[in-house]
Amino acid sequence: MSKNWKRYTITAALPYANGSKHIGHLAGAYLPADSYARYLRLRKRDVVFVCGSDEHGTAITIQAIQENTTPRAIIDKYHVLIKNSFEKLGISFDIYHRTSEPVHHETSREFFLDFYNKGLFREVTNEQYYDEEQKVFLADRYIMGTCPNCGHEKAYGDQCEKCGKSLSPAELIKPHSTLSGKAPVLRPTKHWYLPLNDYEPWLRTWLLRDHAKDWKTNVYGQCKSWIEGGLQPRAMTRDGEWGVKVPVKDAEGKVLYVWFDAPIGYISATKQWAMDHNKSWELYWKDSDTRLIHFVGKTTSCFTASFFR
Ligand code: B3M
Ligand code: ZN
Repeated sequence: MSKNWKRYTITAALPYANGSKHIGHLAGAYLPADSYARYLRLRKRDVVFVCGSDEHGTAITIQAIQENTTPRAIIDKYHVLIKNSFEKLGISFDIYHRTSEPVHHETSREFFLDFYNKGLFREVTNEQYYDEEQKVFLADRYIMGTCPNCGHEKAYGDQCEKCGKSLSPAELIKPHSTLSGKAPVLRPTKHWYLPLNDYEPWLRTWLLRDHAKDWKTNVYGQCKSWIEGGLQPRAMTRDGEWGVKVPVKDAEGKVLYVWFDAPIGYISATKQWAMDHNKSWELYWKDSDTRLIHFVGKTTSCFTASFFR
């Protein structure tokens, strides 16, 4: 027998505020979420439908460097553009929030500190590539060079698009930063890792057994292959100034990994909506009579899976 839910929290993936969106985004996540929210409202259900701009992350920082502007200028431009497009298209969000808002920073810091205080992170120092001219650490994608496998001169530090081989930047011949053109250097840097491997047993049970019938076939297959391939510890912090500052000592110049803070954006958006409408955000997130439904695109599934619990 299906449960008689008292209220519904509906989220739609937060678009990166670094470019305009296309019809595929609309068809994939926003239109289905909107139809569902409208259907429930017609049935007189208590619904909150939240979304907003995802405004942090390396991609936005790098884009600002490339366009000789600031991350703030980029997000301000695209937040307004995307928000207005959704309004014109009639998508009925109850709130379209922003992860650059103080309530989001506070909420994300609280989550990080909670994990930190429970001893869930491992501090690891390792060497990463650094662009001395631009003074930034470089994700593998921002390093290019010659492919050791096929000789293609424009292979990326994570993959050669010509022969398809997965690479690491150290394997590239004549590696250079795509930002300055200079050879990157290795520098030690400390980060806080979440040992995802420790969560494998419950994730396996929860995803592949208890909820096996809830996923689309492709999502189920993808999750299964990740779990069977073995989960790895993943850094929850990054070097940089743009983002939510890591709220512990010895963390100057470090921000939260965008995929740590972005899903928390659903909660901070609900908090803001609740403050504006004199409601309790906690009822919409913590009450067992609330049905929580996420509408996400396929790139988001691996980051959202842990959140469904
Ligand atoms: N910003 C996906 C994207 O814009 C990412 C979703 C975050 S939802 C937590 O492609
Ligand atoms: Zn190649």
